[in-house]
Amino acid sequence: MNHDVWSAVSADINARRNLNLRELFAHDPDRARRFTTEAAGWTLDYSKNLITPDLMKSLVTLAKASDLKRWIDALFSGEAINATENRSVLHTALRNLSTNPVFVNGNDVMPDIREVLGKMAAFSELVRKGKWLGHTGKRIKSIVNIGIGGSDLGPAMAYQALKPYAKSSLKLYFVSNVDATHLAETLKKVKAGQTLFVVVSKTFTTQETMTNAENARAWLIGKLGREAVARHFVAVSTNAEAVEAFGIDPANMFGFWDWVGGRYSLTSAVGLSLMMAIGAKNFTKLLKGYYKMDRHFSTVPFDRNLPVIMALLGILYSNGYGAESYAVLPYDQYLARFPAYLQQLDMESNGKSVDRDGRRVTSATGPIVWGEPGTNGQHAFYQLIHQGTRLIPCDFIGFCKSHNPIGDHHDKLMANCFAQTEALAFGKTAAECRAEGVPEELVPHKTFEGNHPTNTLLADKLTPETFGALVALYEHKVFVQGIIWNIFSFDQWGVELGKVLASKVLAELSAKDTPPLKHDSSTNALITRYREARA
Ligand code: G6Q
Repeated sequence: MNHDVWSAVSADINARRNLNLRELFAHDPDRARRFTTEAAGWTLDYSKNLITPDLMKSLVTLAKASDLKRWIDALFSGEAINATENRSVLHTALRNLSTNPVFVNGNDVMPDIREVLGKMAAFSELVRKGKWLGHTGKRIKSIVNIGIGGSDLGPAMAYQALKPYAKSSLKLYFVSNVDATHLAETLKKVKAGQTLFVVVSKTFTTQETMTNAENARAWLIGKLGREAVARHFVAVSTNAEAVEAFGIDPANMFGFWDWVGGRYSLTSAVGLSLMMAIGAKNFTKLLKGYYKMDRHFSTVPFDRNLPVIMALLGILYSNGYGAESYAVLPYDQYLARFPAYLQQLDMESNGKSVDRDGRRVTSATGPIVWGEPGTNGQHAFYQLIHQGTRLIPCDFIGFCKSHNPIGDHHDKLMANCFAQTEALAFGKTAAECRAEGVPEELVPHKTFEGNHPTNTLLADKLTPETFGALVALYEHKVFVQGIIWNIFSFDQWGVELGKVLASKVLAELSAKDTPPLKHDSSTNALITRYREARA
């Protein structure tokens, strides 16, 4: 973070420590309009934040001092900004619906992107129309996506989000965990002759994915014989050699590129299972939503730019108020997995403690992300948000229209959404409690301090387009924060050490003879205890 500018911004924040949302709204009848902005079908109302127009201006200086505009251009133009892996970061090219070329090392990547999208669309249509038949001549009814992390969370979350657009005769399943239960329970639900396995792995070496894929293949061979593999397995990968070695015809491999990060890969071939479910047309609408938000992000001034505003508000609370987490609260059951998806997007990107020069950072970086769909969360953890001792900024996400307009469910759902932001902002004073006749000894317990900051994101309806724009909004928000914190958001070295140690431990768990254990006393004891129980 630029320390000189942050010192000034931080002084501005401290000078406004006593901001009170009741007073701010009372003194400015125009506040909601002033702090509402729109893009790509989304309205962001950020008026219930601890901000004034001056403070927002001050926060914007932080973005400018971080050279954000130049970084946005670098992102979109394919500069190798993933410096620790020496790679471009071009998820925006995947949904570039313009005719503009995008260059990586002098080569326009757009023709390849369009070719793969075309191949995905053709294959998806074959499967959807029942023209891609299984080994025994039956049409495909179940698709099992085998992948993990970025090769799972995106399509799994999006499939759930876009269920109303999915073909009902085609069921998608997602197997990610190396825990055999995940695979076993999924295989119980599908019939070998009507199942297509989509093995999604950028590297095609990931332990969990390869273990699941190998055992899924063994299951299929057990049911239908070895020749069946070709009709029942396809791959999404950058590693053609490993795909072929696994036994998948390279013609049935859908490629992507090293400049697509796992957690940013939903709109690459990683979205193949999703495309089979919702169809190529809806997938294009999804791309359109992403593209609209990309355009907004890369062209609109910072003070009206949704991802930039949300990023700055996050920095206000993380760095200005010491908030450790933020909650994402979708008032839509279809978005139930969205918080889990954002956990990876945000925490893997910005969970860093070393800056771009390799020095220890001196201010907090990525927050803890968590959340559950409303209204369930209201009956569980909202108590802490309302009356606990921690500051938890929240994003409320909702839609004006439901896909399931049954009775008054939707009005009730959204009434709760709006009411929660009102309650969090304005609370209830002791005087109000007393005026209601609350017994004196209960007044402290029934008082709500309020002043809890929230954003509200509202769109007309959850569609492929608004959904794509929503995901892009958070992608860019995370990017902006990474730039301001001066960290690298596109690597994930923090996941490596555990992987390496696990392979050592694996050998010790499965060794026939008692292995000499050279770990610490705790790890040694755990391994010994496990081996004894398994003996
Ligand atoms: C995401 C990460 C990580 C990755 C998985 C799966 O940004 O890179 O979650 O997606 O480890 O990797 P493979 O696709 O190579 O199996």
